Formats: sequence, C-alpha cells, structure tokens
Amino acid sequence: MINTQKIWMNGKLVAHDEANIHVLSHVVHYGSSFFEGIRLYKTEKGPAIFRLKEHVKRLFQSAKIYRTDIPYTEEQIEQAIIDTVNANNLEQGYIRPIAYRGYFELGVNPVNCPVDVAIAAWAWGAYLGEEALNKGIRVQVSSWRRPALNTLPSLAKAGGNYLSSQLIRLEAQNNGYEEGIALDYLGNVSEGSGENLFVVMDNKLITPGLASSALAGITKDTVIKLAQKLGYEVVEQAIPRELLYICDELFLTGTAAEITPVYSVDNIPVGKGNRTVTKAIQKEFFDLVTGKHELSAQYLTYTK
Ligand code: PPE
Repeated sequence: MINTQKIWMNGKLVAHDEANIHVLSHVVHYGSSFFEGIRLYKTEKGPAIFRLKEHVKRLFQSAKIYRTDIPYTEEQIEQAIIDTVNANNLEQGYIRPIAYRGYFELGVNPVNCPVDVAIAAWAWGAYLGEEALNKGIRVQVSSWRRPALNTLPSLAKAGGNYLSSQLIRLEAQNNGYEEGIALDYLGNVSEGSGENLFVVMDNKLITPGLASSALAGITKDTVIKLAQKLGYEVVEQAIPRELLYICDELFLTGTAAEITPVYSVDNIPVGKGNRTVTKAIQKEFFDLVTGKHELSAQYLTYTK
C-alpha cells in the first residue's frame, strides 16, 4: 500500500481510503490521464519541491495536446501541491499530480466526461535502488520501439503512453536487466521506460532531441544546464544504437531515477568503468536539489 494520509481531490484533502474513483470512469478504459512525478527534497531550510513550476506547466501542456482543459489555474495546482505535502507532514518524497477524464458516460469521445484532478504525496527513496546510484544498472536495448512521431505524442506525459513503458520494463525485468532502453521508429535511441538518457563521449554529452519520441524531461533540462555550467559541451542529436556500446559513460535521468549510471548495455560494459562526468553531474545535481547550489534558489520551492 502507498503510505500516504491525505490526498487532494478536486479541491479537497480527503483521507487515503476515500480517494476513490468509479470503475466506469473514462480514464480506466481509455488511458485518458495526464500526470507528473515531482520530488520533494529535505534541505536545511525545510522540505523543498524541485522545479514545481516547470512540472505544473508540463502537466497543463500534456492536457492541452489532448484538448483537455484542467479546471484550475497553474498557480492553484502549485498551491494544492504544497498543501498536499504539508497535509502529509513530509520531509522528502514523491508527488504525483494527475488530471483525468472521470465518470459520466462511456465511449472513446471524452468531451462530456469531467476533468478531475488528484494530488498524492508520499515518502520515497531511490527509484532503481540506492545501489543503482553508485554502482549503476544493467540495461538492455528493448525489442519494443517507442511510438512513432504522430502516433502517440511523446511530449504529453499521458497515462496511455505508459503501456509502451510497461512493455519495455517487463521485457527488461524478464530478461534479468534493471531497465530497458527503447529505440524510436527510425532505430535511433529514444529513452528508458521512465527516464531520459545521456551518452558521454570524449567529454561531450549527447542526448536525443525532442523528435526522438522521448519525454522533454525536466531532469534532462537540469542536467544540460549543470553540464554546461561545468564547461562540458552538450548536444541534442540522433543517437545510433551502437553508440551505447562504445561510449565512455552512460546515464539515465528522471525525477524518480535522478541520475542513474548505466553499468552495461546488452551485457557490454559501458566504457572502462570510469565515471568522471557522471559523478560530477551527480554531485551538482544532489547539491542543487538539497539547497546547496547557486541555482537552488531558482529551482526549489520551500513548502514552509
Ligand atoms: N521519460 C519518461 C517516459 C518518463 O516517464 C520520465 C519521468 C522521464 C523521461 C524523465 O522526465 P523528468 O522526470 O521530467 O526528468 N518518469 C516519471 C514517472 C516514473 C514512474 O515510474 O512513474 C518520474 O520519473 O517521476
């Protein structure tokens, strides 16, 4: 069970056991939800939400792609997220706002179904395990591709997209890997089931661009800024699969995954095991999210 006490639903904080929806809600049948994953970090100045504004903005963008009006302003949702964190007395954890088509009638056309919004928050540690952050994970290139351009839009963080993620993750797990990396419809590298990806080659960082069927990650954006500040060149470009086998370093980024190094791809060890760039980025990132970086003031929202 998810250990949380109060969940925000359509403007009210309700008890965990009361945060239910009807089985005939549109979202249950057609995947019509838009959501975010946001981290809450412990800092010396109290709990802080990482890049709250950017996450809420992306939530509204995801809904907009599907012609869905969220019946609140971005500011109201930001405040509701802060309220939910405080109502659960959290010091650190994970926040999940979700807007979805609720209960009215069934049929693919969602327009008559209400747009409901819920926000939950709970204490949560490392996504792929504490060890993963230090040792790195073993990944495979998935046999499943990400949806082609103009099929399911990858820039929307929509519930339905996560069926693709589940195929990738289940296959990887079944084959004994911690994660799978999917290619896009052209065969270029796209992303993990829930993470963006960076390759390091000759001290340069390379990551797939917006048209590679990957989410426009907020952690990815953060890493680009941190890397540039450290003086590294960063390029967004198409990445052929085999670059994963010959690069010097490889890491995944995401709210849940944070900065997770990759140890091997398809059992081929990544580089020589030297992680100079990955470690430098991890240090900056964890300084940033815990309030110890010059960008912390800009990116953290303190909840108290
Ligand atoms: N790609 C996908 C498909 C994705 O789901 C995420 C976040 C990212 C990239 C990285 O985006 P960002 O968090 O803005 O840096 N995945 C969220 C959900 C994971 C889950 O298991 O649920 C997350 O990391 O919170």
